[in-house]
Amino acid sequence: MPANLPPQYSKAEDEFRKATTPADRLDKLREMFRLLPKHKGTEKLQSDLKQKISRAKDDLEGAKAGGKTSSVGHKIPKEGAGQIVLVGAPNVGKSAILAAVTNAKAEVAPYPYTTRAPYPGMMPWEDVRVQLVDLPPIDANFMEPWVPNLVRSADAALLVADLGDDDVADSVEMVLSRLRAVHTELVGDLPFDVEDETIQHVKTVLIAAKADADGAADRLEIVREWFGGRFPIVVISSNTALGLDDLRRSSYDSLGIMRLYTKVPGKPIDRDHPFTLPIGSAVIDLAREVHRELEQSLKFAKVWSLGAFDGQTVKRDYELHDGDVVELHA
Ligand SMILES: Nc1nc2c(ncn2[C@@H]2O[C@H](COP(=O)(O)OP(=O)(O)O)[C@@H](O)[C@H]2O)c(=O)[nH]1
Ligand SMILES: [Mg+2]
Repeated sequence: MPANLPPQYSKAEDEFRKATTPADRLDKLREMFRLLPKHKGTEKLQSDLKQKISRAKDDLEGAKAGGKTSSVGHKIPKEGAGQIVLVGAPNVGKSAILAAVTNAKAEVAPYPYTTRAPYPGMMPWEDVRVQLVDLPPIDANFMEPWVPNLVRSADAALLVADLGDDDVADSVEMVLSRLRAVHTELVGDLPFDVEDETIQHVKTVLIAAKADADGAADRLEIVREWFGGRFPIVVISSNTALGLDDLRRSSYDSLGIMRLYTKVPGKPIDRDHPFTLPIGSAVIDLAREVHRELEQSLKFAKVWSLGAFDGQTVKRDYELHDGDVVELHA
């Protein structure tokens, strides 16, 4: 959680924790959203809150209907540093991407609708692992009704465009508009200020896939022209492994997180298990992540930064950076 949230926000959060009815929880979440300063440092929090609001609404409706609503068991529990969904039209190469960069053995086939259930895999990148989830295709005529929810609850999306397809631009626009129709907006950059909580913006990288296909270079020109202003574009081929390193790095970057390494005083750094927190998080946020009780008891920290700090003492609200080594003193 970013530092410097207004005290009213913390108060609303306390009240939210104490809320006992679905209506009350929804109320307090909306209050928190209203009080949350909207800027780059709170992007992750804004999107988390919107998800909570959307779930609280479901709970409320479920409670009203006198039982559980139709939440079909398609949710994939998050694992690793973040969850990224693979989104696209049929046959664009989504499952091939999953198979190329994760341990999962997704079924790749030259005909559409091979993927009918969400299918997760873990993608290693440097010292973290990112969860990729292959989704069934989005088509002009059909989309599994639970797909938008999985897109909305993901931390980011990879929007796959097929460079082997003459209609690649139309096909990508179709996917975007199908999702837009259900209040789900795929965007290259999250907006700074979102007042309409019904629209879920999902940070997205456009993956121009099958770069090895005949005519791919010409189609890439079209894709760049059409979408270059809206999304970062990564060109790949699952067949030749072109661009897969870029895909891994861009996926990690799209999560808006940083890696932090903790150190126990007098002991070596734990380089194997970085904590990941939203960019903009402070020492106190890391302390909370390490151990709930540290939030109260933390007195100060020492920070080693790349090319900057060398064991310098910092306060609880000091903002951390990717790669920082932090020694927490209670
Ligand atoms: N030339 C080429 N074909 C690919 C590539 N990736 C996937 N394909 C082919 O495209 C078709 C659909 O792939 P698949 O991953 O199942 O697409 P999905 O429906 O989006 O999951 C299959 O015939 C794949 O062999 C690639 O990088 N290059
Ligand atoms: Mg598939």
